Amino acid sequence: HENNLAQPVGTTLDRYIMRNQSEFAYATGELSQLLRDIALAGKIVNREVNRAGLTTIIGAAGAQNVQGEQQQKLDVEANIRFIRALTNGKEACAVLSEENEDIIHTGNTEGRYVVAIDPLDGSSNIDVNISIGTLFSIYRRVSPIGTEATPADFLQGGRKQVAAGYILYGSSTMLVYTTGHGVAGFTYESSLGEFFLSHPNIRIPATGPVFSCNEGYWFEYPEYVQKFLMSCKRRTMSGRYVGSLVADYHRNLFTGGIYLYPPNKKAPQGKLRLLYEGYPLAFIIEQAGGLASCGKRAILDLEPTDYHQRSPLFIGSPELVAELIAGNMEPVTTP
Ligand code: P6P
Repeated sequence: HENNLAQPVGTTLDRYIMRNQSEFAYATGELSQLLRDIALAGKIVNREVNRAGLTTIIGAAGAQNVQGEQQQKLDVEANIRFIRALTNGKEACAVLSEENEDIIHTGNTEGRYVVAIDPLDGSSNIDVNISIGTLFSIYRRVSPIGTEATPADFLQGGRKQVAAGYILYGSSTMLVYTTGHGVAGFTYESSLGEFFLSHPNIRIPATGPVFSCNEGYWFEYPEYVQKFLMSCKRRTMSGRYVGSLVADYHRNLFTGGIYLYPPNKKAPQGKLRLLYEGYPLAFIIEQAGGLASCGKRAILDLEPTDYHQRSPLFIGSPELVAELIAGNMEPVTTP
């Protein structure tokens, strides 16, 4: 993996992006601008997340989001911030958001990229002060420049992503992303309003001590999942489940481990979304030396058919994901 060790720890995100300009899919600087726009929105959302307990915006907005889930005001706010930053930045012609059923056209018909985003995942965790995250996935548009984006721009498949990343609003706020040349992590210093390169080349350990799964649905899980989880317990691995995808994923990326969201009765295709959760996290994990599977095939090989389609997600250290999948004797259908 061509990685960015050449960049000294402590460099700023802006400088890092500029120095890696040549490595980006299109060195004309558009993707660089797009990443800066996302980082800017992340800084604004970070401030709001940190203040949430202090302002009246906390708590349910009353509205139901397109997923039929109780919408928390902060995720409505975050959605507005990311869409506004992407609109003002001019590089994205459209945005697909977890918060909106259909794609949002930014009006930048000259924009060469589209962005699929979960502006604030785990928003049910806000009121109880648990870490939450933003997830984003970037594609080069396939529709003609100068026209409005089409569904095909968003349904290209996981391996067509040109960049993907997440922002974790945790004990510290971090931006982690890849453009296909390794994974870099940046830590936010709010007093300076800057993301500083703190992890130039993130690699996930081949195995690890953690399994992350909601065992409340135990009796609804496929047998191969139950068998795997039992084997984790026999090895006295640690069960760690924050219940906030980005937090669980990020911890396992550093400690080594596996995150499981299997199908259950309420979510026979799993609960997590493919386009703005599975795909970006799978791109990052493969770039970090890990694996991501739906239980039969690599997440990145799954065929996208619907903006908000769900998929089971098993992701993390390669040895643990491989062990889990080896136990699934269901036939693999071709990607
Ligand atoms: P469950 C939060 O609502 C979320 O989308 C992810 O962040 C999290 O990993 C998952 O759902 C938790 O779901 O069914 O275990 O409560």
